[in-house]
Amino acid sequence: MYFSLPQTYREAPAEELQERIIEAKRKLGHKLVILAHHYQRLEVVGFGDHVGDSYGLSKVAAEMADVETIVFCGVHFMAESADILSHPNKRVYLPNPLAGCPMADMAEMADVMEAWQRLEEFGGDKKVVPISYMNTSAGLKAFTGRHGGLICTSSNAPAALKWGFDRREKVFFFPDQHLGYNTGIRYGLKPDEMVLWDFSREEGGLTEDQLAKAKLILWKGHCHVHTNFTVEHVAEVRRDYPGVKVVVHPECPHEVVDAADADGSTSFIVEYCANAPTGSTIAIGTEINLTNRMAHEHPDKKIFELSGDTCPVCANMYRTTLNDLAYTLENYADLKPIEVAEPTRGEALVALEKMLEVG
Ligand code: CIZ
Ligand code: SF4
Repeated sequence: MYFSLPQTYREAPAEELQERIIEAKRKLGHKLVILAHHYQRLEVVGFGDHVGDSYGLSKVAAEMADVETIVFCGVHFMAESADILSHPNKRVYLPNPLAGCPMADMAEMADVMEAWQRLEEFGGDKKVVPISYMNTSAGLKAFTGRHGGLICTSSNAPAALKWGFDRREKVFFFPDQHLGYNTGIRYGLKPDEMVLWDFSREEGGLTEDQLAKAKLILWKGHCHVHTNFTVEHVAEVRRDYPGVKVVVHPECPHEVVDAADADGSTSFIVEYCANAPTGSTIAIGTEINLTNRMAHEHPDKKIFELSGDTCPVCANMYRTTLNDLAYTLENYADLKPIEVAEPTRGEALVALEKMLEVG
């Protein structure tokens, strides 16, 4: 996809963009809502009517009654989910259409279908329930809905896994192996009850026996931002800052989550920082913009990035600028909204609504 912001918007100074955004918001009034993900740049978060994780923002999208236009400062799968949940009354715009998620792209429909075909030999719909992380295409959410599964986010992954095992013997979890594995351990599974489906290999690289015994089948996807954190980083901050609390995101590898003091979604991390006593020292293992914002919002605490010199930035979240936001707000009537067509929308909605029910 090609996307280029008109030059006037690219070159406008920040103060002018800010004024124009304020004016556009004023004109649109209650018909407009701006949703901003926790990983957005500080200046973009400042314009969010709601700031949150994909779960919280999805709920907002589903609930807002008199809003006509949603501008979602986040990545593509989030805007798609907002469209599915808010259809048909609202139009959803993604200010930078190039903002995707490389982890979501690791689960391609054809590969997931191939895996499911193999899982049908192990009971299919009767025995296996698909759980799709929010970070997937609408097509895969629809697949999940068709097969009686649900969508999870890092906020509700433990509840979603319990929901799955309450209903069927096996769970097929995609695309993030780390969130799946960390949640499986928390649920009480043993490491040998979880297997990794490697989509680059014949039959996922798994034997008949491995698949028959597995309770949780994990897709071999990962987030390149969160897999940068290591146990050495945790050991270093513990050595350099006695008394430090380490809080990480569950997309990090298990050994990092295990070495940390706490782990959870971006909203969990936000609350963790807010609730920590004044004077706390906290090292955070997640996307840098959230960490920097926490440091900015809590000057009474020492909050910093866990991995030291490496900069864990999500280039996709970082793509959305004030320039994009101003352009979208001033021109949305001429722009193409994010729209998920039927029957994908309806099938994905079933899985997303279950996510909201499970909470
Ligand atoms: O679900 C989300 O919003 C993501 C991508 C991360 C998180 O933990 O909030
Ligand atoms: Fe995707 Fe990772 Fe960026 Fe989240 S931080 S949007 S999972 S690449």
